[in-house]
Amino acid sequence: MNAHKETEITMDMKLKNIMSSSLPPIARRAYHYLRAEYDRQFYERPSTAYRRRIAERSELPGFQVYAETLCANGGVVVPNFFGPKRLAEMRVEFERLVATNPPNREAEAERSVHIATSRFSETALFSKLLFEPSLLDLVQYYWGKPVVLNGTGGTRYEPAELEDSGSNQWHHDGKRKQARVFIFMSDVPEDGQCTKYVPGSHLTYHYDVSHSRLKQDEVLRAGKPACCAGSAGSIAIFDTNCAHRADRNTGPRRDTWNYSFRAPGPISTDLSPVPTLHPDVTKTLNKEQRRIVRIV
Ligand SMILES: O=C(O)CCC(=O)C(=O)O
Repeated sequence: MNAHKETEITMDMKLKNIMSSSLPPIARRAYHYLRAEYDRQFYERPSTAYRRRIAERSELPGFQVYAETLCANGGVVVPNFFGPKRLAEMRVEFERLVATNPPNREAEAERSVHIATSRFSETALFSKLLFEPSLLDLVQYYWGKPVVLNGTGGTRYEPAELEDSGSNQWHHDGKRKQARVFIFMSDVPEDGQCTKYVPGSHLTYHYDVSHSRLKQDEVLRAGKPACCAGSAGSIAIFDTNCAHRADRNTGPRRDTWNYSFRAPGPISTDLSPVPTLHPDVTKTLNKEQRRIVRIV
């Protein structure tokens, strides 16, 4: 993000905080409620016409079925989205990133490796894959409007039986509507280390996003969890507003890269700072791609 834009966002946040904290408690609650309600009614609302345009241009076989499943359930897996050649390239790049990742004792204790968003600028391959047309088509159809990149990173889970904590327990991400794409670089079996989510729970609107951990018995009462499982090369897309969790167990090592997308212009939950792309990829972007990575 350029410094000017960053200052603008920080000032905007400061202004909002000053405004909100100068109000009496009841007015403050009403102010926050109205802002969230605006996001619910306008910001998150999909446009049918936009969805139609995306569906017409998409070249992904079975696009409509995947897109409708995603909209209805809040999650979908597209098997073998990437072929063997792309998968092999991704695996080599992922191994390089793992081998050069800074030590992290907390992650090591959990038998995992997290490639941070800040390393996105080091990877031309994952910077490029962000613009995979069919991947973006599914995400844009889901949102029903243009989207922007809100986060990215990689994760390796080694086999490990862990206590519930962090992502390894039921939660939503506290951002409301947000589509996250996982690229599987290893096979992810149903009973392996898959992400679980409750279909339909993406439609719950959390006015208060300050508490995002969920109680297991309440989550399981709401529905049977689905699994983001598939063979290497598949992608899973789910809305992180769903009740979801990572399942850590002694299933095979799981390697994934992820991208998260929201639409521009929320007023009650800020976008995350935009991840910086690899400079070689930035040079090649067209207008639409620059908009997605918020380069104006
Ligand atoms: O890595 C996973 O399986 C799930 C991670 C998670 O909770 C998330 O993406 O918000």
